[in-house]
Amino acid sequence: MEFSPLSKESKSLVKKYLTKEIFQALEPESTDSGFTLEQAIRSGILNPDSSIGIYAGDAQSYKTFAAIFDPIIHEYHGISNREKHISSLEAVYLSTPDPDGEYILSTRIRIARNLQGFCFTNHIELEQRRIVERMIADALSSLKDDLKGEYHSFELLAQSAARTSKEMQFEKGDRFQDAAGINSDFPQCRGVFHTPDKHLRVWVNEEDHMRIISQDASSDLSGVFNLLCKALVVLERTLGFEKDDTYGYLTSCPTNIGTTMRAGVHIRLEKLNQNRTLLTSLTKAHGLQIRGTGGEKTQVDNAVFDISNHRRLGISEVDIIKNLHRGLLNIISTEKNL
Ligand code: CIR
Repeated sequence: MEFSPLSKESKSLVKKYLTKEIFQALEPESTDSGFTLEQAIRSGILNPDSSIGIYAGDAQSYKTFAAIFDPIIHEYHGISNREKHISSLEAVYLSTPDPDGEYILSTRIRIARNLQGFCFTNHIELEQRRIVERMIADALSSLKDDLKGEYHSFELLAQSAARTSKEMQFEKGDRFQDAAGINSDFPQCRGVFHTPDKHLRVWVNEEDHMRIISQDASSDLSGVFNLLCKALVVLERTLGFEKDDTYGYLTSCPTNIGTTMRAGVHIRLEKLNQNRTLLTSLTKAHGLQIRGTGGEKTQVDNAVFDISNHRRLGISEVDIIKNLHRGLLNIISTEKNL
């Protein structure tokens, strides 16, 4: 590959940090599973509007290609040194930020996990993907009580009359994920697990081996978080996860490493919708991020915003929830006073 693989218009972090020296040093390298720099930055090359533009194909990518991953991770997560990552998945008890349900429509927390020793979903072969799916489905079948649910493989769903609603399933990944290789062999070895009340769901072999999602149509942050922690403790005991001392849990996209957690709400803010500058400054001040109603890279419909934590590394899971809680109290009181 020639140097300057990224187009001039690209504003991605990979464009910013991939100097000629780093490119020449990393270009001949590959991880034990054969993942190369060219594969890592393919999504950024094919999508000049990428904001990051790089994916890891396996845990080792973060070490082999550290010269490019490190500065991107430092800038995105706002960290400057390699401190030990400390996880805290313990129950929290917080007040509900919107007790009358006037603003918050739902609360959703998701965590990503990848099984130790397997390539990530952008670089995995079909047989390995199948093994990952089976291991996860087996582990999920051991969940009990309010965590008990059923795994629905997309391949079986396609053959039979749907046993789980379309809204529970995930779609093929977007063009960024597609260029990275995440959609290979879709829908094979993909599926969703969910409890009958749909409060807990697990996506298998989407952007990571597992996306574990806890959700409720309320503003009960603690309840949603505590259910997720309960499931994670059981799953971690059964399945080993890729984890690094400083980068925490490892994911295919470097924006998700660390806690891997996105905790957020769907919130209707009619007044702040008319004052986006104020909303942006409020969210920034609390380390929060605004996304469109349908999630990443989507529009805001009917003044419904998706507000969630920006940082996932250099902060614990419990602190993410506490920051979100504090931020929502502030946003809601501002909306009320406008
Ligand atoms: C990009 O580089 O824009 C895509 N690969 C998605 C990056 C992850 N999402 C994000 O920063 N919010």
